[in-house]
Amino acid sequence: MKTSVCIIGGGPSGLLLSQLLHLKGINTVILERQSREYVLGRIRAGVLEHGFAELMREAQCGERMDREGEIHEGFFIAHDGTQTRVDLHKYSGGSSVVVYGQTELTRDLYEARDRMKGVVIHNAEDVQLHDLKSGSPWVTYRNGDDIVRIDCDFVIGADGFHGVSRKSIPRDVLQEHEKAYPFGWLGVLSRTKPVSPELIYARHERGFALCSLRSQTLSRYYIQVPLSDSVEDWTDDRFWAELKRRLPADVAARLITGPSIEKSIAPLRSFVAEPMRYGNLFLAGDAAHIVPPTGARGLNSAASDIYYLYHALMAHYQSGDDSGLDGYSAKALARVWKAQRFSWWMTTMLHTFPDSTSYEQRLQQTELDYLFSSDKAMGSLAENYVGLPF
Ligand code: RFL
Ligand code: PHB
Repeated sequence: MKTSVCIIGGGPSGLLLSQLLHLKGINTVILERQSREYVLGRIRAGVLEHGFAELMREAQCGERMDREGEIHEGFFIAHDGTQTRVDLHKYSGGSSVVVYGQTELTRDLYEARDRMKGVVIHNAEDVQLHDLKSGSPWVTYRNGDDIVRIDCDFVIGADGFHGVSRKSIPRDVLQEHEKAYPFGWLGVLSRTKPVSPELIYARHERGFALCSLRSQTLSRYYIQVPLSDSVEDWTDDRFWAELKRRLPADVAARLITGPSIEKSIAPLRSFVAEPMRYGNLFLAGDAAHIVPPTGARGLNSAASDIYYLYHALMAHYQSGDDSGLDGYSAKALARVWKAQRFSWWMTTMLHTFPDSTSYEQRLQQTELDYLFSSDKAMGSLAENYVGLPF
């Protein structure tokens, strides 16, 4: 098989790039390790920044997002038994975010790829990358007993944190920067009316909690849990009782509970691999960097990588201009590190750290006091949350 751009990974990053390139007449093949059902069964991000939404529209995949997604102009931070609103619209100079689930967005991208007869190969086992430093790299995967070879101009590693692409870069070339947090998030999806029309990020001595949503009939809640906990430790009743304890009394009193339809634990981690290019392999999204979900930056950071790669590949194929490809890693990383900083800051401000000293706890409290007393601090939070420019 031969294609121009071979994309490893059929998550949102890979699908979006494939769709954008297709619309410019550039051929791609996507290799995805899992079945489509499996990919669409994962419950992940819920908040999209304006730039991501624009990219979905450019990819001709924004119709359902614009119809069913909700525009949010603010969110709440609950603390000390009360809640304070962060007015994103006011403090970011008129911007907002879109609440639309990653699952739905991925479904829209798959449907668009099918409509345009894009090549997406599922259950591609044992993907391997070859001759990445040459002008004609190639990729192999196993289909039953057969090894299939794909020749291409470029390989895009959009295969998430556990993918094969980053691992194909020699150890002495790649630098990895990592911070693990001593807790995870237990997430529950339930077919209940959300407790609040806007998200609530709750700081509490028992641990962080988040009230989010997918629609006015589908709620998504998270609580901070120790890394040693497993999903089996948390019955629905125990989850709801703990969530209520961490919310202001009036919010807890309004909370409508119901059976969970999904429950999972995600460890919190910050990670960056650099450079994001090796020969003709380009890393994008979670394959190169991950953040704790507190600032809702993960998928949105993937979107800026895709934006830069899309424009760089377009310039290469349309006018032989390789400056975008040459500058990709540095440009992408500059924005990635800002998202890292913001996610680390939100996480540090809002979570309970098991071994923190009284000094650190007072600083954490002061961070919130300062935030709520300063328009400039609120402005900084808002401009990062709605997304820095691409
Ligand atoms: P993905 O989604 O992990 O997709 C990678 C795909 O590659 C496949 N793959 C392979 N394919 C072929 N060969 C191999 N060897 C392969 N290895 C892996 C995988 O099966 C998969 O289909 O990466 P991508 O596309 O870069 O997308 C990144 C986002 O998924 C991620 O950043 C976000 O979900 C993070 N995130 C959030 N981001 C936001 O911007 N806003 C949010 O509100 C938000 N909330 C969240 C989140 C992540 C969470 N979890 C579970 C980590 C909430 C949570 C709880
Ligand atoms: C979600 O709805 O899953 C969500 C929302 C905001 C975050 C993280 C996750 O910061």
